[in-house]
Amino acid sequence: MAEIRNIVILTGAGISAESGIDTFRAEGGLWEQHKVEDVATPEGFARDPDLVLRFYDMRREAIQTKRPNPAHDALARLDEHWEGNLLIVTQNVDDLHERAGAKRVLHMHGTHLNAWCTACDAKNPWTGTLADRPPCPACGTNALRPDVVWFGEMPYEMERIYSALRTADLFVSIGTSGAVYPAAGFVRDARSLGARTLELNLERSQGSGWFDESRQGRASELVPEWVDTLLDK
Ligand code: BJW
Repeated sequence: MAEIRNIVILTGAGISAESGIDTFRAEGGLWEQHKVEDVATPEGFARDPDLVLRFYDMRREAIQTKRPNPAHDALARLDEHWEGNLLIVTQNVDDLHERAGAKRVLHMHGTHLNAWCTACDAKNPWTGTLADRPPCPACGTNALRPDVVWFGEMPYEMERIYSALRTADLFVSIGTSGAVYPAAGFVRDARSLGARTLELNLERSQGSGWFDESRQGRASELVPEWVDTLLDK
């Protein structure tokens, strides 16, 4: 491991599953309970904003009752002690990485805890409801929506992500099905740029074949084990 200095970690819903937050594509997951096109597209929002705002209100309220699990804790420990470059790119809209103490975190699909004003573009910290159409604290317009990235929208901070991938020695994917692009393509990007690639997931994912190594198991076990090895404890 001595040659590894720059690490990019991609996390998905699987890392928060053991904290009690639903994943998307599992049996009984969010997409079994709701049609993706109704709740996670700009078209769905335009068609039925009440449904979409209620869906996100429910999830925003739920995440505030959840706690980080040993996988989040382990990544926070890695962030604290790793002297090289490190970027945790999360697809998750919860704040469990931050609540575990991680600092070098980028939310490529946005966050439940911001409300985005489509009138003035302000990103307002938000913990309450949006379904009752509150005014934007910055401009007063009733044009707030969840600050999350829906299908057909551009994920956040792609330049920063690709820049980190370009210099990565190690790319690690944790708890993601590899079903959603561009995140699903990062393993190929990283690999073609010379990084070693490792997957930690409950089961084989759609992208497993692209990784140098794929380990199956619960994130709460695999991630602390991997971090211990990396920090040589
Ligand atoms: C455990 C575990 C435990 C369980 N331990 N593991 C055709 C081909 C290619 C692309 C496209 C295409 N047609 C359209 C596209 C583009 C589209 C796309 O990818 N569509 C696919 C369906 C094909 N993508 C987009 O539109 C994106 N934008 C875009 O592409 O812009 C253009 C662009 C061009 C060039 C460069 C850059 C951009 C936007 C995608 C937005 C996704 N948004 C969502 C909703 C966010 C808000 C919300 O939370 O509601 O993001 S969808 C949903 O999926 C959410 C997630 O972040 C994302 C990924 O899901 P994730 O995290 O992988 O969860 P699951 O449930 O799928 O998997 C969980 C995994 O954990 C499983 O494998 C379990 O086994 C595992 N697990 N317990 C370890 N304890």
